[in-house]
Amino acid sequence: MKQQNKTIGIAPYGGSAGGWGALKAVADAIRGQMSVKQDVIALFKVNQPQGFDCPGCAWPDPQHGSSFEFCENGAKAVSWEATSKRTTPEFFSAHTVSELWQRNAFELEGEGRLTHPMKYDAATDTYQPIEWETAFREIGEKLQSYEDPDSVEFYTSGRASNEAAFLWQLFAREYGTNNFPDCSNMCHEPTSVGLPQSIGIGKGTIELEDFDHCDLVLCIGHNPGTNHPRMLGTLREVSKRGATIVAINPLRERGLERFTSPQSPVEMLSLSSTTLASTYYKVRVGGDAAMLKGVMKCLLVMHERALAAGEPGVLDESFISEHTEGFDALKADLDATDWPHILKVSGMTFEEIQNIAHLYAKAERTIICYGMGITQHQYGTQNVQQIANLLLMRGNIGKKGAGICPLRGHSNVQGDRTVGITEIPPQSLLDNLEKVFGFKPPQKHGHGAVQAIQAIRDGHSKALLCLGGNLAEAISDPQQTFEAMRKLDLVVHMATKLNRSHLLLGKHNYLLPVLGRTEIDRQASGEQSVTVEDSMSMVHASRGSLKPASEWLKSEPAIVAGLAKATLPNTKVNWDRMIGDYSFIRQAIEAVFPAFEDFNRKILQPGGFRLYNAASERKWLTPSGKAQFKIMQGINEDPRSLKCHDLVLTTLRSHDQYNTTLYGLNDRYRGVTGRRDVLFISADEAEKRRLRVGDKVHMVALDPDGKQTSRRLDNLTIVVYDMAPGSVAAYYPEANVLVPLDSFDTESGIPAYKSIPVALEHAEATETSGTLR
Ligand SMILES: Nc1nc2c(c(=O)[nH]1)N[C@H]1C(S)=C(S)[C@@H](COP(=O)(O)OP(=O)(O)OC[C@H]3O[C@@H](n4cnc5c(=O)[nH]c(N)nc54)[C@H](O)[C@@H]3O)O[C@H]1N2
Ligand SMILES: Nc1nc2c(c(=O)[nH]1)N[C@H]1C(S)=C(S)[C@@H](COP(=O)(O)OP(=O)(O)OC[C@H]3O[C@@H](n4cnc5c(=O)[nH]c(N)nc54)[C@H](O)[C@@H]3O)O[C@H]1N2
Ligand SMILES: [Mo]
Repeated sequence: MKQQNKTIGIAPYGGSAGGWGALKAVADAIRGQMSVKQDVIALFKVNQPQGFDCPGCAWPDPQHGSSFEFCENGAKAVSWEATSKRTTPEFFSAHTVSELWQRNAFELEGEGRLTHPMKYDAATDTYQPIEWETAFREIGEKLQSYEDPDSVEFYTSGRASNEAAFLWQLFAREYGTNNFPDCSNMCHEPTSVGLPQSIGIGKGTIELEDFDHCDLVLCIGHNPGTNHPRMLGTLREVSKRGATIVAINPLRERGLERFTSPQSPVEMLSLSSTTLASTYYKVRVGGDAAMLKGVMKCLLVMHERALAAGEPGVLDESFISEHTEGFDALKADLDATDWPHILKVSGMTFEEIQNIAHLYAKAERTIICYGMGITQHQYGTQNVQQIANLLLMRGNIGKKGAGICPLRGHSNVQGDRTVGITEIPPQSLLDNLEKVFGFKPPQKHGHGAVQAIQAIRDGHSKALLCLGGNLAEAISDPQQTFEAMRKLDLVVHMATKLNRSHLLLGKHNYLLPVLGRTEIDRQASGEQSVTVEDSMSMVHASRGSLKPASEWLKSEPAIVAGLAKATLPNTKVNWDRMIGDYSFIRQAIEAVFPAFEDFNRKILQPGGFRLYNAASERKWLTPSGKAQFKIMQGINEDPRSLKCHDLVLTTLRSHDQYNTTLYGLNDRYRGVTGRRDVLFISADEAEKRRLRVGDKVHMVALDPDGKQTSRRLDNLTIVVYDMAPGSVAAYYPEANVLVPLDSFDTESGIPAYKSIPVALEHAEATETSGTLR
């Protein structure tokens, strides 16, 4: 009999992912946010050849997809942007910033779209409207007044189009800095840094069609049911074809287990579903490198045994010798890694690890997909490289139906990198900018996200300009970050909606409202398209079709150009020409990045075009021309805290959230309703600590020696969940108070959001006497 759970807002979710629950959730979101006429037009144009790119995620569209691909969270992202609610100058007049500070994220963004350019007025403690030209002039004068261009930070969030991002880096580099903190620094930086060392390119190597040919998909550390829902349709096809899907995740995620396709009337009407992951392994938080090394160890043994028995080996020896270097060093590293240590850190049994190795050895063609569960660790870069090692061992890169598939976050985070948003620019980029535009770009490397906050905190950086996003809430350590932000001389935000970063005031503060993806962008030559690049290197056009939320909005490219012209009186760039017609921006992108050859013509093709990806053709753009097996020292992903691995916290997205944007307070597939103040823990770990569902705990972060720190998150309600031992999970961004600014991967700079050693304290109050499940 199903156990009852009396605690408010916590009950196991019985259904599959997708299905009628998803349709209802969309209907609720739309009812609250959009007028009916607009929603129909908007939703049916998402990810269509002639429509706009969904701002929800970076999963690619089927090449010949002519029918609307249903996606609950895409629909939520669109309705959130296309809302009829407005955050007007009257609203700002009526509410002081101190008063707004008291509101939560849901309430702030819930006010709707920003409508006017605003400037903060300290006398009244309110944002007041300002003319665009005045704002540009004042910001330009401020930027001109700084002696050192490196004291200015140019942040980018991954929704910015290629066109906006290209102009942004052009502006910053002509101004004189490579300070480009961006959301990628908090997301897939270990991919951008780790994979070039391994396979010569910092991107995934597969195309969507590869899923039609693979025998095995390993899904490690990502939650597609919530974060890449359209991927479930692909996994469903893989499963129906009889190929194997293995999920490796500390939490049992419903979206990876079962899925009812809203595209399939049969499944919807019969309430049946497709089983996705045939096998689900619960790895301990931070235990992936141990698990991966264990799997590779098993492969070595299997290979030797097969050869000894006169059978073909399981390693692709000819691939290894022809295409790679470093295999002997990898072997030595694996030999030196002992099993008890692997089992302890991974939290898995030998049989489980061996089973993965068997499935992998049996599969002719394997795709490994991974997300934040792999990257957001102190050894995130090495983690990514262990995945590459595993694939290289069996020649699973550059072969049909096989390859590496990092699931990118924001819908154009990959494209922003491609068109130059990087604090460590390759020399070729700087040289080409000089050739094309005739100014000398700065050569010195700039700041990533954590370095930017440190520079602001230490008084080295004076100004922060943000092309979207919510940096202050997204980055680790709000204690240090919020205080740092208040020291700034100049703060400029370009945004669609109000968030906490906009309320962290420096001396001079501007809030500039932008057009969203869904809206018509009209410039001198008529309506404009922009372009984006998805997780699989496909570049395509996006054109909004809705009436702008307010007549005062400007497009991101137009605002960047306005700022640039006001800041750089002797600019070498013809900003007006590019803004008048974005095809001139694309011509400039093509001139700087030869991979975009024939850019304007190629985006006219339905589905766009794929950027050249050398590794998918087994061309390795590494210094030696070979793919590299990379060694990770040890197996601990949080090496600074070896002593305190009793309980490790990971931070997650709920189903009703887009990063720091909260659409609602439910996490449907994990069975949490109307609240976010919860802590997920396994039955065993709960029992050990005499905790039951509904009990309240305080969570305290531990330092590298295992001692308690002053970082704590109080009064969390216990949810007993089917998850790995030694692990607990709580929601991001609330849990960022537990992540110190200096806890990051030294190679890529990514904050270790997903391996935080913690201890729990019993709190006095218990909500109800819930039943342990
Ligand atoms: N609806 C919606 N869509 C989104 C986003 C959103 O917030 N909402 N965000 C976008 C962005 S920017 C990004 S980067 C992606 C994020 O997409 P994901 O990578 O799926 O993001 P997360 O929710 O952070 O967590 C991923 C999964 O990692 C698991 N995990 C946690 N720690 C570990 C670990 O140590 N090892 C392993 N193996 N697994 C672990 C968690 O249980 C969870 O299932 O989604 C994008 N799409
Ligand atoms: N603890 C913990 N922290 C994390 C993570 C985690 O898993 N755990 N994940 C990290 C990851 S992967 C990421 S990517 C970052 C996210 O970091 P960011 O990208 O900085 O944050 P978002 O929450 O996506 O930004 C939301 C804001 O973007 C603005 N916006 C929305 N659409 C547009 C647009 O079209 N144009 C402009 N100009 N503005 C727009 C709105 O004002 C909205 O409030 O957070 C990171 N932080
Ligand atoms: Mo992300």
